[in-house]
Amino acid sequence: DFSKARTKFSTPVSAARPGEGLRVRPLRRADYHRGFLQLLSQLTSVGDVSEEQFLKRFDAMQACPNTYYVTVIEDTTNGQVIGASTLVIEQKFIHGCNVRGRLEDVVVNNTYRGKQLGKLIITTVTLLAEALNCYKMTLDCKDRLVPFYSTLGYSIEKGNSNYMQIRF
Ligand code: 16G
Repeated sequence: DFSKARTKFSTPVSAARPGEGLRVRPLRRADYHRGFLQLLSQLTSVGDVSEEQFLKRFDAMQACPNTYYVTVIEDTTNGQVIGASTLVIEQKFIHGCNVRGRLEDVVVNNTYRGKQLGKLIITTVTLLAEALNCYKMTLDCKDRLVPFYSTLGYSIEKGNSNYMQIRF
C-alpha cells in the first residue's frame, strides 16, 4: 500500500524538514489568532479564553526563564497552528540539582493525520529535553496511546507508573 511505502522509503520528517508547507517553531503571541486554542480543544476542555488572558499567560510563562518551551507546527499555506506540544522543565534538588522534563499538551489537528506530525512534534521536544540536560522526560497519556509513545522511546516504568490525581 502506498502510504506504507511512502513512510518506509521517504526521508523521515524532522524539525528542520517537517514536510512541504509546514514549519516547526516556538509559540508566538500572534498564535491566538492562528487557531492555537482551537487546536488545544482537540485535546481537552480549553474554556473561553480571551486574547488578554492568553497574552497574560504567555507573558507569565516567558517570565520563567528556561522553563516553558511551547513548540508548534504551522501550516504556512494557511497560517494555522496545526500541531503543538509543551516541554516543561522542572528544577530539582535530587540527582545533583538536575532538571526533569515533562511532556505536556501534545496535539495534532485531526485533519492532518498520516503525516508523522505527532512523531515530529514529540521527537522535537524530546531532543530539546535531552539537549537541556534533563535526566529524564515523562508524560501521561491514555491507554490507547501507550503503543505509539513506545515507538518513540518511552516506556512504562515497572512499579512506578501509577498515574494518580486529585481534581479541584
Ligand atoms: C494528557 C496530556 C496532558 C494534558 C492532559 C489534559 C500529553 C502527553 N498528555 O494527559 O499534557 O494536560 O491530557 O487532560 O499530551 P485533562 O484536561 O484531563 O487534564
